[in-house]
Amino acid sequence: MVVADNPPVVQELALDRDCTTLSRHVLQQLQSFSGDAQELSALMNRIGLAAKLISRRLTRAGLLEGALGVTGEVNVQGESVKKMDVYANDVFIAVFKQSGLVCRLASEEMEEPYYIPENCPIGRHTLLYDPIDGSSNVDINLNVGSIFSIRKQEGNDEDGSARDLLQAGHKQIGAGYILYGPSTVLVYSMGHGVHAFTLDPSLGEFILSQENVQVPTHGPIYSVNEGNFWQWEEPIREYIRYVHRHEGYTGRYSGALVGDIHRILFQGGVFLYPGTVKKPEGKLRLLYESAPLAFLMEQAGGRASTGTQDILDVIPERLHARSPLVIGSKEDVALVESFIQDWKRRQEEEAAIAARS
Ligand code: AHM
Ligand code: MG
Repeated sequence: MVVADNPPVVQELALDRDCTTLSRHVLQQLQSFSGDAQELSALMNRIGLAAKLISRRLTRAGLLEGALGVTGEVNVQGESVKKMDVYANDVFIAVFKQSGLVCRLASEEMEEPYYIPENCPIGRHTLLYDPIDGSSNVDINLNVGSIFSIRKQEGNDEDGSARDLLQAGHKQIGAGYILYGPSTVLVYSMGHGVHAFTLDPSLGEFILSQENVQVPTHGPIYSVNEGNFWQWEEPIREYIRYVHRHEGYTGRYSGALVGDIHRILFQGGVFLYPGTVKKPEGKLRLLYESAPLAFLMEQAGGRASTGTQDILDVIPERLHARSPLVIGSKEDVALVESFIQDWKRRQEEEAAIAARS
């Protein structure tokens, strides 16, 4: 039997797709070869390199001496530090050293921003990142992620206080995440839609796998740690009771934000990490967890809220500030917000009645 070659047009399309690497895609998205566009393209390429290094270590972690387990230290968040957290944090630093691309890095694992003085005369961006998100999954070989956010550096920041980072999420010029799952997937946006790339190990390159991802306006999934049920305020409990009592909902929660958000981005639904009565600000950090994911979700046609305010409008008071997060399909985020609004209104009415009596 003679096997016909693919027709030339099909072949050309396949080749074109295989050559759509991260750096090329950024230039296509920005429709420019300006200095700025070249810089952002190079920056994404470096993030891709960090992702490959972290992915390589994760895939062999069980065989490597000293790759898994905790360091014995506690980070600025008061959480015990894993060896993979330290490795991944160092990878981002190493990748951006002498790149001329970013003057400053800020991460979940570092109390203060990390300056790369040799880059500062030309590097006009700051990269914020969570090197390993969901690190409780690392030692049991379940999915984890990295999250990143790109901001323009404003002012000369001579005192190193990084006050310019304490601005709303709308100031981000790009954001994304890397999901280390059965395959390694990088999802990013530079403000022109959301695009997914899959690491092809045979090429060692991230290749475009889905362009212009759109989140469904409603989806069946609710993703939340229900172990916190009795620590939440009443409206969150009411919402959970609502999904329990209505058909068409299914719960999914992996303990790693990136994986849970990835599912919702592609299949629709809502992820919640609400505050509790004792910790109203919740767990997730605004600048390098909630805000970049909010940027992506909005670019994909979804929404992200604290429950009462759009995440991208929140101005953090500190580099490591936390905020509650409700993120996903438009209709599902609105439903959670409606429970909170109703509860607040009822509380105000009761307070008014109590004040009159
Ligand atoms: P981490 O960045 O220290 O790993 O913490 C963030 C993680 C998220 O990935 C995940 O959604 C959440 O913490 C899980 O927290 P919990 O175990 O309280 O459900
Ligand atoms: Mg995290």
